[in-house]
Amino acid sequence: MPFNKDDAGRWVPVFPRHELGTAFAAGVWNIGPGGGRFAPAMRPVLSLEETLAGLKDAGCTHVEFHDTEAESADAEKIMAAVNNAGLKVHMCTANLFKRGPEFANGNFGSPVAATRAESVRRTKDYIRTGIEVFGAQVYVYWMSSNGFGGPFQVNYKDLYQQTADGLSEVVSWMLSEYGPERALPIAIEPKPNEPVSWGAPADCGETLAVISLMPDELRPFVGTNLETCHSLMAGKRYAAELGLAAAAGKCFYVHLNGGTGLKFDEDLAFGDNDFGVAVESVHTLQEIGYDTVVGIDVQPLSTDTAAQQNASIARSVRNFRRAREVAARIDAAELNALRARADRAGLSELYARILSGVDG
Ligand code: 3MF
Ligand code: MG
Repeated sequence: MPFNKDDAGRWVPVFPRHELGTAFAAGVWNIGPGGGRFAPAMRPVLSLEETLAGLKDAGCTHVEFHDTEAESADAEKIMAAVNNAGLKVHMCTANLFKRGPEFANGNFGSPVAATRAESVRRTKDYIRTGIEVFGAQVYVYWMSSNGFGGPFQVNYKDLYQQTADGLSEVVSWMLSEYGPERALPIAIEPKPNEPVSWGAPADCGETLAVISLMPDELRPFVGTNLETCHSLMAGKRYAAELGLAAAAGKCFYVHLNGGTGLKFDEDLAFGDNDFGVAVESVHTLQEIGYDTVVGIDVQPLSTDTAAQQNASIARSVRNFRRAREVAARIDAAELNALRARADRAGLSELYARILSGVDG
């Protein structure tokens, strides 16, 4: 029952309920040999079965797939492997960035009509697989190649409107094919750049703006999948982006990880480098009532060995639970009293006290 009607008669997504910190999902791409333009491959390529076992061993209950990792034609076979590993598929997503040259110039908002049409076709195909084979609970549209790389490359008004139009075409097809009862919630994952120089949408605010460009009756079916490192790359406070998405009733999914600021997409483990971001993020997920599967989107560290293939995922799960323990030290009444009288010195004291566990 992905969508239900609320008391006001609006369609709202219904996600499987999991107490926060009891259900985690990661993608099969979160384990791998590593390597790239500036780093050596450090670990062997694993089979699907070894990868799924690695996710399970790291504390995952669910898995995520791109269509390039689990093609629709192989979905039944892959679903059997997922079942054998004791996992479920929570999220699926069409690869509109690395599948082929057709996406080198963008996807839904590309100035090239054939690219826009192919983006819609691939997305419909994988939503069908997500509903009919995987029993997925959310579909993610990471904007990936959508955006521009320099001046005059796109008509900016068209870029955002066509992105909304592509999503609208997908949602109206999905509703006509499956009805709201079987339709998959679509969560947009913004990112300010990489692989494109300027990403569209770049952050939570732009994502809500793109959703607002869709017809009223289609908007309830689209929300956000905010990623910690993407927010950091945009100079944003992750917890604040979660708050904005929740205020709009659009926090459909999350991708937790870590980073060190206005840098490249580091995909560090959740809680790496700045544990305070992890504590405030978990506390905010509690404040907004997030009670479903938590997504982890990390990469092994450049120095991780073959024995550490799933170390970043496992550390993210442990850090989530540590952050939940630390957040539990917060006395809500004290916190809200300090907020209500704008006592920032008191709030800074509280933050240091609960993070350090030292009263001082
Ligand atoms: C890139 C990402 C992506 C998306 C994924 C899901 C490779 O920075 O975060 O992971 O999360 O494509 O749609
Ligand atoms: Mg991600």
